[in-house]
Amino acid sequence: MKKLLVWSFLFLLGQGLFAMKLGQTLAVDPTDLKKAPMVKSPGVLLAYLAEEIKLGSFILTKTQNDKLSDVEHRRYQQVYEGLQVWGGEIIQHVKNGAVQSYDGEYFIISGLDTRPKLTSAQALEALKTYYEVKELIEDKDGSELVVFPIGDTDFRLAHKMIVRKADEPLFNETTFVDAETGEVLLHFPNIIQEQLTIGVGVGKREDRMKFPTTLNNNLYYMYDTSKARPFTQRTFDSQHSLPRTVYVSSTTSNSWPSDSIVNIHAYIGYAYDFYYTLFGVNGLDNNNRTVNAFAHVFDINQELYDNAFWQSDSSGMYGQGFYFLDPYQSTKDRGAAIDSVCHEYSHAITTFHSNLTYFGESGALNESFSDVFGTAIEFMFQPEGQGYNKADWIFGEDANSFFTYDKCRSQSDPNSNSQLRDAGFPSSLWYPDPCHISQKLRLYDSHGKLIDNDGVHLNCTIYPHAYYLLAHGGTNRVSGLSVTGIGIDKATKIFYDAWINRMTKTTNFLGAANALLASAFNLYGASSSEYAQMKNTIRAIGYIVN
Ligand SMILES: [Ca+2]
Ligand SMILES: [Zn+2]
Repeated sequence: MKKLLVWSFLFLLGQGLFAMKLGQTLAVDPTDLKKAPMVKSPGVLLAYLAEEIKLGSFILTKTQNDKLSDVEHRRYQQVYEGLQVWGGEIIQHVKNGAVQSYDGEYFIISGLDTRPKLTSAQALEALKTYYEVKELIEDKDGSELVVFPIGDTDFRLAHKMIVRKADEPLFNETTFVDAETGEVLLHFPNIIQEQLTIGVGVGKREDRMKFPTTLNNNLYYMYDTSKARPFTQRTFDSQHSLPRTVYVSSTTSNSWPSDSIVNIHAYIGYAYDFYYTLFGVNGLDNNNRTVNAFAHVFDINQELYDNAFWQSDSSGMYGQGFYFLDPYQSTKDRGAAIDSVCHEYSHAITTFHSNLTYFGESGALNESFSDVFGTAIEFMFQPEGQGYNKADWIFGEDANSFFTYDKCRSQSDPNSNSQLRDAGFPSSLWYPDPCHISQKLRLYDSHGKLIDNDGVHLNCTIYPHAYYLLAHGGTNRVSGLSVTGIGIDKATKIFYDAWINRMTKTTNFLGAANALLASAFNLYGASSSEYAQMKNTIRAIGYIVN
């Protein structure tokens, strides 16, 4: 059986022929028309369709009146034995009561058995296999048996179904499953245009932030499909459970209650802006990689040092992303602190640049530069001062549920804190966080294994202290040597250049010292005060510089 192409009479005036199929409008080359089985003259076609409408092969679905031209456009849906023929739709143009022309497409079908072999429940099972999911929710209102044309001659009886995934409200698809074979004939998303909206939220520490959200189906989501910034950003609420892709939604006015999810979603955007604005970096990998963040991930173990992490590969169950844990019996909320969120973001920057190996000195540098840039971003977006939502030289203070600098890594005076004490080690092991190469720690557990990947956190305080000395100025406790600060902007440039352009997987502490000296030399010159203070800084933390 051949389908017939119907065209507007305007075709003769050069407007072209349109075959409408599966939601697409395809312009057909006029030369094809001559080969098309459109042998009926327009007058015969008009009479034919008028008769088919009368017979009930087409059902009027919508009438649109065009007041300007005084033409009424009537849309008809083709049916076969009472079933919708997918894509069989014609528009009748009527002026002054007279049919002028038709547009659209219809099919000539006969002999199709309209009794399905598969039930809709079996079709749903076929879809679960197809999508590789255990759960799929069927929107019953959207389900119907239809005739699905494949090309001009092949017509299938199909279950048309609208399905959703339980934990992913932005997944909503129309599907067609062959009612005889279970084959998925076609599926497409129903969410065609997500509307960017700007949310206003209150962070965990009562500061107000704006961030991109998406409006879909009267709900706002903490989700941006590259509209506000050129990367896709999704923040999920794991709801004190294992990481899971539960979208965060708000039913009301796109105004969000106080929670660290607000901080995480906003701060990841801030981190993007920092790297893009200062250094022209497009996202984590300079290629606008999608960022997934999981808030409120339950963690049964009291983590030693970091209660948030960046997972660099996507092999895990939840893929690449940022994970913010709610550690058991802890009042810390890592996602509430801008330096902490941006510390994790900066780990990803390391991964996609030097990729410093997460063990020993290279691992401690990986941690160090995350602290440095977490602080640099904090100073870009918050005013300097003490207390919540203020920029300072302490790491992670806003994570604390009542404000204190206790149990936080210090950049101005690392020795004032002991991560070993904070992590609950016996008091004999309460070594201060190092500020000088001579204080580097290497500790073994009772099984003789190196702890903390050979000190990636234990020794991560030396270089952030160097950054503090260079930016702010100060004196190193161990060496007693002083540095005159060159300002945070210049110090940040030097540290960035060393970190991104001069380090490799295996750069160690000495290599980092040389990289920083080379960066200061190249950026500001041999006789500059910046280079002189960089040299003083490297001396202050324990190296001899000529
Ligand atoms: Ca801080
Ligand atoms: Zn870290």
